[in-house]
Amino acid sequence: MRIRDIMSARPVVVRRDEPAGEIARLMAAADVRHLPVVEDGDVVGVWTPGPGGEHVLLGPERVHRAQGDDDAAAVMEALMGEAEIAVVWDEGAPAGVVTRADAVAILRAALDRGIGRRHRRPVIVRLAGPAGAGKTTLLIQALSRLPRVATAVVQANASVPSADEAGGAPRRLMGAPVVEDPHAHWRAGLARAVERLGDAQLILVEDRDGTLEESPPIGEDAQVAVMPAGRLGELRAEALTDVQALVVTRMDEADDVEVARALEPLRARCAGMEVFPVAAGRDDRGVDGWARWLEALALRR
Ligand SMILES: Nc1nc2c(ncn2[C@@H]2O[C@H](COP(=O)(O)OP(=O)(O)OP(=O)(O)O)[C@@H](O)[C@H]2O)c(=O)[nH]1
Ligand SMILES: [Mg+2]
Repeated sequence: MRIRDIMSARPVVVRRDEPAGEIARLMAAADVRHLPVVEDGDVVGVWTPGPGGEHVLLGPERVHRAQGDDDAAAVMEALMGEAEIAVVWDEGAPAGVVTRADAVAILRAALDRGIGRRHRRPVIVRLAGPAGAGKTTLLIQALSRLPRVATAVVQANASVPSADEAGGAPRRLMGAPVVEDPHAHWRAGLARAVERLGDAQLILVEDRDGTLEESPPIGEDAQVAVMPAGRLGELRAEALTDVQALVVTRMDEADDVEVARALEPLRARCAGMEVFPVAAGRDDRGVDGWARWLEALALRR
């Protein structure tokens, strides 16, 4: 929006030598709280009521000079800083003003319309992969490594909805609330499950077992493919187009060189995709990197 769209046109202005009594009379007559002082084709100050009711003359440093075509947002910024008033200049004459009170009124109108509300929407991360790939294990490992993030779980890899479906408290896994619901494999079901975990910052969804081809996005913020190292050969790059991260599990049983070779074409085709090779077990190799990635996703929101 341009400043001419929000300014009050044809402002009352005064000369520098205007008598003080005239200032008060003009303000009352025009029902304004600011009188710009104009001299030699420029604004050199502004009269405004002081804290004690007397009128004070503020210097030019408190006046933001603008053109009608200027971006209104820049004027708002000036009014939030040092400027008491913005005077819009057009063809050598004052054409309009925007005051701090105007800025506050605009802000109030925006708030009344709900503008500025921050939705406390959680970050939803969906884990998809074949049966036994290590999805649940990854989820548990993440839960134990995210002390700063309020994390919850949606278990769509369950055969029946959990007993709390009717509205009771969800059961807990490592302190995190868990909603079990096979319907969360679909968009509407996931949305319902997420609704019930409203206070969470991060929601980890274990999707039902399946290939990635069967896993189009259903409203999550990030999709994670989970694949055991020994089965990487089954993955096709085309199936990874919606995937932000690939977790390669069972690295403790795998040959690093073979895994690197299998990953090469996938990395080449999916440039932005993170890859986390992990091993569940005694040293949980690679799991910290996976948890840090999740933490960054959740905290950045
Ligand atoms: N050796 C080894 N075993 C693992 C690893 N990750 C998971 N497992 C084991 O693999 C089995 C399946 O792991 P889950 O985490 O249950 O896998 P899932 O994908 O959730 O499996 P479903 O939900 O049953 O489809 C469990 O016995 C895990 O202990 C790993 O990195 N290395
Ligand atoms: Mg599981």
